[in-house]
Amino acid sequence: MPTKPPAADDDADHDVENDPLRAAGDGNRLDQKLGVAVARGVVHKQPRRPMHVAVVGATGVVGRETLSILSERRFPLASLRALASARSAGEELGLDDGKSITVEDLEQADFKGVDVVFFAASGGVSKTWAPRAAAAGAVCIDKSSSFRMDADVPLVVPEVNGQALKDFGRKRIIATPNCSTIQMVQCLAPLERAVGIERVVVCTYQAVSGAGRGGVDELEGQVRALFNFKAIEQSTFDQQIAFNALPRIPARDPIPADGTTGEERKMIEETRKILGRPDLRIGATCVRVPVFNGHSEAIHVELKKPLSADDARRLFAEEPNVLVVDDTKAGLYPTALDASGEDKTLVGRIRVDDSVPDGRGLAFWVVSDNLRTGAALNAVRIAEALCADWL
Ligand code: 2RA
Repeated sequence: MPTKPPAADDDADHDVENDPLRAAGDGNRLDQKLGVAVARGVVHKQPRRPMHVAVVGATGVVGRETLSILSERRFPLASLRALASARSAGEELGLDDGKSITVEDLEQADFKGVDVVFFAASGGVSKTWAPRAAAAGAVCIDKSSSFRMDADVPLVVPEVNGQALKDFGRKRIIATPNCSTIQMVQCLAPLERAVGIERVVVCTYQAVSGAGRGGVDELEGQVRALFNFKAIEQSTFDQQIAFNALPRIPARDPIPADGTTGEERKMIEETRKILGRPDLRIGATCVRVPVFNGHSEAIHVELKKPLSADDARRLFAEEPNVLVVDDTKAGLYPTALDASGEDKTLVGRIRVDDSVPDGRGLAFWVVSDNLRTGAALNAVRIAEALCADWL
């Protein structure tokens, strides 16, 4: 049954559960495809002491994923609290270690003594509660889009611009970017460092899980209906998503007068902020496709200096959270299904783009788990870096 669509400004509202999403991407597929085991849960920065941690929106999918990733990565905890709306208060949440935790009512919350609060609820909840938690002395890591473009709030992908964390004290709020931005900057950053970037053109192929539970249900329902010669139901997306592609994200927001959608605007502005390149020329077209989970992106880059495909492969391979899956002869390239359930962003189809003169053009294909890398995992990586270097 389709449920309510997510609020347009609310990137944390991935209200989806494991069903059709992860069924195909269970973490084994990539190992089989590559013929070697791919490590998950690799921690690059360890907090210096056990931390007092709280998760707001703990009963939602990003909140649960945050709890699960904290456990999987053995984040050192002095205490752990789960907060949600009054409706969920008192609920027992099972943790990966077999213990459980009682959900507290956010409205009654006192954040005194908490070191780090993950906000994985709506943008509205973050706007109200992050400043309160910060005033009580906590550092807030926010998945919503509420604070991303605030000049006093670092917008962080740790392996790309971890140095921005030094400014965390301005508001004691750190924002984690939109999922489609994270996987793109993970691949742009090594190119920018090595040869510099003049211009980026990106087209995305975004999974329905990015639109929340409603998006997943709508794709599933429409496919079933069409195979049974029945009328389709439609509420999350503005047009049929089954067997179709919709270049409008978010689907229900009016397209602004300049023609650039909200998702495209986020990719442009967030990338400039993260790379510290307010001048960077970026063109984006964001498209919703009938894929359950895992966003794909075709990226074309005009570089400042020439770069061969092999050198680009080497640069990508040196990135801690990027895995090159690219063997032209063997026909090997990564897909959204391969990325689903993985910690790494996968890059392939790496080639020189001859439409740019002097060997300065590069094209590649990037896939990532938009719910994992694109949400909870980046937030936990931020916490690891913050607690290793600053708290
Ligand atoms: C989407 N990137 O895929 C958005 C969710 N934050 O709709």
